[in-house]
Amino acid sequence: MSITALRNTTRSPGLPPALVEALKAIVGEKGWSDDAMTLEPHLKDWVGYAQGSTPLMVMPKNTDEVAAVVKACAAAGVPVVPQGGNTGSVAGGVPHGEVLLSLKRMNRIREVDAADYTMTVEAGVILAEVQVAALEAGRFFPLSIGSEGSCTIGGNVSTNAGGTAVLRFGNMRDLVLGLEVVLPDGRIWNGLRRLRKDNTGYALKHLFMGAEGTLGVVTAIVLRLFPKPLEVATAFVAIRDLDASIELLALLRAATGDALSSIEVLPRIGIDIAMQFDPEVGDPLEGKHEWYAIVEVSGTKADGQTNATLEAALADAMEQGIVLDAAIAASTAQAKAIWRIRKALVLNLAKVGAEVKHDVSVPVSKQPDFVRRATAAVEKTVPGTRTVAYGHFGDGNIHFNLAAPEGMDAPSFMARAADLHRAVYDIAAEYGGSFAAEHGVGIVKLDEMARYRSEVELDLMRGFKTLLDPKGLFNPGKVLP
Ligand code: 2HG
Ligand code: ZN
Repeated sequence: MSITALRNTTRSPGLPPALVEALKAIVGEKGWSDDAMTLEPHLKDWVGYAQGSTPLMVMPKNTDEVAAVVKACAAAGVPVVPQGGNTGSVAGGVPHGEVLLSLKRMNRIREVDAADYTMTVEAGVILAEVQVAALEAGRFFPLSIGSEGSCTIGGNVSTNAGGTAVLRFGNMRDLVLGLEVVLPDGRIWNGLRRLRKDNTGYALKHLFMGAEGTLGVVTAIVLRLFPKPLEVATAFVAIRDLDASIELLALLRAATGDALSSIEVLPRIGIDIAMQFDPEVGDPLEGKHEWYAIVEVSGTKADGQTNATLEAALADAMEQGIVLDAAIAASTAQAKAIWRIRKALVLNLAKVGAEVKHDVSVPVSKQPDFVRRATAAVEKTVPGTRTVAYGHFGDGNIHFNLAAPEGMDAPSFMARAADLHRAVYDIAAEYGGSFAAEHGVGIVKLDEMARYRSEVELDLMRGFKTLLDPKGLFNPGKVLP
């Protein structure tokens, strides 16, 4: 093989010098980087799936600059990867030789309209800043995910983020009224309408939500806001068994007038992992139990009743044998300590042993059966695997994560990942479930897209891709197998 041929196979070919100059001129001195240290955090994902590369990162500061960058790249036939906070779980935002288009300088909150219950924001605003701005206006933006301190709202839209409050408020898709998108040819689609009702043909905005940057780049969003919760009651409860989680969900929805905002189920091993790796985590309950739930009720009346309502409902659940023990937070600090258990589990699980992740959803009532069957299938596939199944049981989303058996080295366990995936996802499919509930597809689940999505679905998806991005320049190699 000649040297030229070798160069042609590298995933980071150099950019045409004229394009580099054009891009630098569009975004200005502070708007680009090719410095290895600066680029480093943008080129890998937190889970460890990908180590990427880019010849150039551009950071436009407004929509016109994004459009000009995209137009220049399209004219040169150079691919682009849009990136928000790069906190995704399927390496969807990591470039592999493409121009990296970071939205992080597009971080203005354009408008908060309390009367309309809307907020218009640019794609690079950090989720936590959106939440704070809503609260400051006496409103509430409900999306809540572990990475909210660093993920961006544009990334949340592009991945249709989920999190812990979907049960009550829906996915990101349900929280978006309007979008502004730069299309792969550089045209700007201004769909920044703040309407609840707008039946004017196809709902274009939904195409870009969950597309993971393969159909264009979201530059601004009109978000839907809610009344501010004035009282939040949080409890940590031990439940009889997994079936009790579904009984508890129904009981709490009924008893609180459907003000239940979260029900997060955790296994005992999850509590042990959280306590082992985070010295600030303690077990709120005395005895040990097999399954737990964190429950949260958000009341919009400040009448001191939310805690009392939750307490009465949990007492009822105890009487019925659904709940074995419970601790209700008496302060915000105690509520934070309860949520910290869950956060510590997610952050530290990989330290237990090599981790194989599954972000599965099944119909809510099927979750206990799914977990039991998938656990048995995993045990059959790789005996001794430590199953740590937890998640958003209010909406059917289970993080069915697996740690290597004690004593098994990481490469040996990871070599079995494909078999474990197949075992778990086949069972999810039997329940009409999904192999990618909230984390998306990225580069990690392309095989599953091919196996579990029908020909008709894949055909339609490819059709949209060809229509919007005929040259395949937007986030190539992601989402579509
Ligand atoms: C969560 O629910 C996130 O905290 C991450 O979706 C879960 O990757 C995970 O296990
Ligand atoms: Zn989750």
